[in-house]
Amino acid sequence: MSSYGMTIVEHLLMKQQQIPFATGAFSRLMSELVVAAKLISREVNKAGLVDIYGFTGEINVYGEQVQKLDEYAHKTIIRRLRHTGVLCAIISEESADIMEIPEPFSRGPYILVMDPLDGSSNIDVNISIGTIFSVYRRKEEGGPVKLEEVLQRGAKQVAAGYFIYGSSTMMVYTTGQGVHGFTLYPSIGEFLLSHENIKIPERGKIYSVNEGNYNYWDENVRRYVDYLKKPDVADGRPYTSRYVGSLVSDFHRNLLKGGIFMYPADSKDPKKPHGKLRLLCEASPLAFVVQQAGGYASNGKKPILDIKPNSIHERVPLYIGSIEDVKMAEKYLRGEYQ
Ligand code: P6P
Repeated sequence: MSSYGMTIVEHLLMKQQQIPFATGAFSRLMSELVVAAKLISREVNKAGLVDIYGFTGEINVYGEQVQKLDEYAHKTIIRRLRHTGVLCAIISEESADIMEIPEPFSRGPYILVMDPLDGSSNIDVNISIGTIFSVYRRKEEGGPVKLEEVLQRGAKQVAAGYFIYGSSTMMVYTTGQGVHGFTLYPSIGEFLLSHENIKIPERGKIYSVNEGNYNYWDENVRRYVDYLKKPDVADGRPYTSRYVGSLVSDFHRNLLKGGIFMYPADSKDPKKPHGKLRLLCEASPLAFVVQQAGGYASNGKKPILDIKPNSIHERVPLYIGSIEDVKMAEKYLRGEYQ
């Protein structure tokens, strides 16, 4: 029986019933995250009408200017989740270090990792942006959260997903039982199930990469992208190039239509020798989602989900999307095609 139109809370509770000894803590975490996303969606959709565009004047850990909406999203999620009693720490792209849940808030076993507002450089030009999230269970029973508890492989994620603030606001998430998409109906303030059990096509006809970095790439990366442009590689046509410059938008389109998103190592660029995207906050969550949808994510050599981070903000080359496309990219990067 289709569950089309089911609310996200009903869906979480239905999945919770399928997990023995589930305490409801995870469902509580996700429910509050949904409330935070509704608040962020409201602000994103009125940006431009009020003074929420522009910069705060601060510089984040990456040396990037902090957008007002970045900060709003970061603070909103923290404010909503710190009182749930199910988190012990939060990792945010907007914060250099681990943020432990402070007294007097009670703490729980989960660690939230997030990019509060990815693609924020697109806010002022009205391009879709998103929130990326990931949930891990801590290793220790209590006490201060150790860095080792945060630097876990993506395969250890309990849940992952994203909100995309575009023509409509959507939530896509997985807990390891498939990938499900919900669309926000502002008139009732609810996310309703609109894309049940999403599966990405095994091979696509779209590639997403910033070709402006072509001269920074290794020769094998260039060979792969040149291959995609040959006139007969996709039913007698070249692949179509689609690049929004907003990771969540590019990923979401490829998840539904098939294709590959790449942010290679700009090995000849001293600023981005390992590419631009972050392993913990961006690559691992989306790798979990795409794997659950039948796709694959790689750093060009090995599965993203197998990579143990060495630091919170470690960057990683990312090839993600339809499994046949990503596997082909790996073959090119191994030099199997000269
Ligand atoms: P470039 C946005 O700033 C972001 O972090 C991702 O959302 C996006 O995929 C990428 O950077 C775009 O980077 O170097 O192509 O502008």
